[in-house]
Amino acid sequence: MKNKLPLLIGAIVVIAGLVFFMGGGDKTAKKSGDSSAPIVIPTHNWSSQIVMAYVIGGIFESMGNNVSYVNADSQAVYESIRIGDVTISHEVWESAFGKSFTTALDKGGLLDWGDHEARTLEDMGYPNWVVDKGLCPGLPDWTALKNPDCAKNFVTPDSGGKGRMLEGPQTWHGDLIPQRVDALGLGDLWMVKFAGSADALWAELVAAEKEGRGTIIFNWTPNFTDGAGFTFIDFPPYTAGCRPEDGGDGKCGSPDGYLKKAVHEDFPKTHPGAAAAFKKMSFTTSHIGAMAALVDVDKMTHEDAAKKWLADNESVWKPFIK
Ligand code: TMO
Repeated sequence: MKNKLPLLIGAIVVIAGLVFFMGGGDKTAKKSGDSSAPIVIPTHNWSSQIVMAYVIGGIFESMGNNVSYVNADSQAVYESIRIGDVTISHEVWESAFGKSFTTALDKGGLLDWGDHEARTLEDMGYPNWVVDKGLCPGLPDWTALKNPDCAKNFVTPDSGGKGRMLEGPQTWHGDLIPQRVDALGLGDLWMVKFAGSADALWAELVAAEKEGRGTIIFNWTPNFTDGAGFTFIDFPPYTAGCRPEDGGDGKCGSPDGYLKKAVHEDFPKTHPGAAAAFKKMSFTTSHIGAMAALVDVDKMTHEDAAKKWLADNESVWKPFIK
């Protein structure tokens, strides 16, 4: 018994330390009134979104909050937020996800938490060397695509003799682009292939340049390609209701779109501090382009990119938590 006393005292010291430490953590959370339950942040399949997930998670953690990440389908996530399985969405892109977002908003349970400063465009385009090499004179006007002498420069072994456009993963836009190609009367000259991932789009740019053939891919801004010699095609302008999913004929390009934030309706009650900070969060085109570039150009992991972005941009995000 006697020689077990030091062990007992040691155990008491360790437990007391743990209780003190956990109590301290609790106090930080209590100061803002935030629950210690984790804030659930979704990750999808393009770089800026994943980096920004960890950026925002890091900001919440700096406030004493707990965070968890869940990989989620980028359309279904709005229903998941509505029913409370996911807490927030930090990149609601109008063209790709506006419909799913609005559907969840109308059903109730999800709140529109405001826009980022950045505006968005999600559409088909090409690297500028395509036009510099004379592969499709008349671009970026979409009517240049009606020329068979243009389309033939975009043929690939899997395109059945037609020019190929490489769309992103089908989960982003469904059949929007194939429908548009047909609606505009381009279906005899062009076919649309879906890429399996964002990385496949960037690999296509490298492959096409090496092979000296034309390439048209789906891309978006803000992205790491901003200012890097990429041009979006000018399709007939987007108008409300022009898309087939909204009852239109589909003869239109993508909107000058919003980039929104959304939250589950209980978030401001369970985590008032974090919710207030998230409401203030607004990133610009260059902030978001830089988040993507740290991964797609500098080849960092998403987590490391977020840590670097937070360390380099305290003057941007510290005001959000004040
Ligand atoms: C949703 N996205 C940015 C890939 O167009």
